[in-house]
Amino acid sequence: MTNHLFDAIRSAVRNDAPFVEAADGRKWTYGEMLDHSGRLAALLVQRGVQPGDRIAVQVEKSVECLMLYLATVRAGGVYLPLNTGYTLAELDYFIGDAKPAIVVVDPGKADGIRPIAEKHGARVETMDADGAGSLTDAASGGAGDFADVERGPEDLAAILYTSGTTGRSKGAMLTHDNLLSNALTLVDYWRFTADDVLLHALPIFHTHGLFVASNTVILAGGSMIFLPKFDADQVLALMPRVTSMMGVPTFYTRLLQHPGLNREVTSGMRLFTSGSAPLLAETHNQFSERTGHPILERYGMTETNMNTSNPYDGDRIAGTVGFPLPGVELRVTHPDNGEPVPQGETGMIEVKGPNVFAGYWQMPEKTKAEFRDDGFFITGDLGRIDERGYVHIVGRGKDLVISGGYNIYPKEVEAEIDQLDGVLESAVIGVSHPDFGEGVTAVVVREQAATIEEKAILAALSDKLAKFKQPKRVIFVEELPRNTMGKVQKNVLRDEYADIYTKTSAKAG
Ligand code: MCA
Ligand code: AMP
Repeated sequence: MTNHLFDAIRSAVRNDAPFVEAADGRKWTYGEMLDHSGRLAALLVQRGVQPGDRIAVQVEKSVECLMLYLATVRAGGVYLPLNTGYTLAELDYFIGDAKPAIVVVDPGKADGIRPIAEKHGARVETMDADGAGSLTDAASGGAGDFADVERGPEDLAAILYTSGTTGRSKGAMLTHDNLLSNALTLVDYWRFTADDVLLHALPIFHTHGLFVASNTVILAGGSMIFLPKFDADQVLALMPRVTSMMGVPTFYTRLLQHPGLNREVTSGMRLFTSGSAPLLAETHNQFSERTGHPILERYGMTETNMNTSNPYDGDRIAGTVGFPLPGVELRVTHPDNGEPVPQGETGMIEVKGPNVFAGYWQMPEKTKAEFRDDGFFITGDLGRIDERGYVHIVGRGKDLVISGGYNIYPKEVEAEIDQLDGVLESAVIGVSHPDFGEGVTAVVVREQAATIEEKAILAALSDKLAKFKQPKRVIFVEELPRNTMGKVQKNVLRDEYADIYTKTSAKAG
């Protein structure tokens, strides 16, 4: 039997080598990982999981949850992780769209999710923050010598939902080879080895924490210290025990605010990487000065895994995302006609390579619209390539807010606000925020004589949208600025409210 991704993992790891240590000190070797994920995989098959079936997972981060990802791959399933912040209303959409065979949730959410799962024909299983629950209980007695289900390079390993500029989220279909090829490239490019210990503080329901961090370390046979979430005190306390950390810019701005960040505590580190959102040059420079480590910034997307990276050796230039990774073709084109623009000029970033996804789940039209005829994927990011070949991201062609590394599509928030009594219309924008990079901000026009206030709007959104999508501020205006075509000028709003969080940063939510 061959299982494209897991065969590569098997051949990369040594049974007696350390795999992961949890925050509470529990440890697993790779041999234990093979055994544990094998038992879980056997259970999934016993529960009726067929090759290609989706396993939707909305649970707190734990080592067992990582095992469940590996088990799903081994069982021939398609792993579908969901942000723990999603509300039941949001989950209803994902489960209805993906039609998973099994939905795994925290025991506290099981009752709420059951009617939704039943409606869509899915079975509910539980896993809590310590990894305990119906799945681990049932798997504990089984044998670990599971024969992995056959899966080829083009078969799906995961579906990750990514918000859409219009309409609802789209499921990006990632194949075994998308994940494997990108992780192997990163092992090489970032020089990961079996001696590495990664401090893992990212969530594992997104590409960054699950694939860029975990797959890369595993395929190098290295180990991880697995934290439930980012906490600057805890990260600095553990730093002397690790060699590397991957983070979003908020990790680095928070570390810079901590008096414990210095050269001594980071002296055993060989690599800090940043991505998911732009790292300010100021943050890069301050971090270099304080620690002697230039953060390595890279650029990727859910649909493509990683596309570019600053070099391991050589200059890591602040404000750039480095060079296209080996095997990834990147070009900058005119957004209107797709014609390449001269080097140095700004345009749409397009990419092609083994990293690029297989399309959006059951959305052939949307898939078609985002690819050129010659196979390049249109990222929606605006950028340029400088004379040394470094890629600069200079903006977004898509109306997207990135807050603390999470993407928020304004349309989704506007649609919820616009439905409220007393609201005529709204525009949601991202405004510079000292902690999250950008803060979701709603600019609202009331209906005539209406008196709706910020508090009522936020209360109405609380069970509709995940917390990270909810506006940090709601501002009321008489009317929205529009151009001659009637389109709301979000750039005017962004300029007008540019300093609302920085001016009063102590109070800004
Ligand atoms: C938490 N809150 C947020 C965010 N996170 N609000 C906006 N944006 C956020 N990112 C809310 C909380 O619910 C809380 O609300 C309040 O803000 C403050 O929470 P706090 O405790 O400060 O937050 P935290 O739990 O410390 O989390 C902040 C964080 C976290 C560490 C930056 O959001 C995080 O780990 N982000 C990483 C996201 C990530 O992995 N992105 C990768 C996507 P209240 O107090 O009212 O309850 S993959 C990707 O983008 C591509 C492929 C790529 O290139 O990597
Ligand atoms: P997601 O849809 O969550 O996969 O987020 C992907 C988006 O995050 C990209 O299209 C970019 O807009 C943004 N992104 C990721 N890494 C970087 C980076 N290093 N600098 C600027 N933007 C980034």
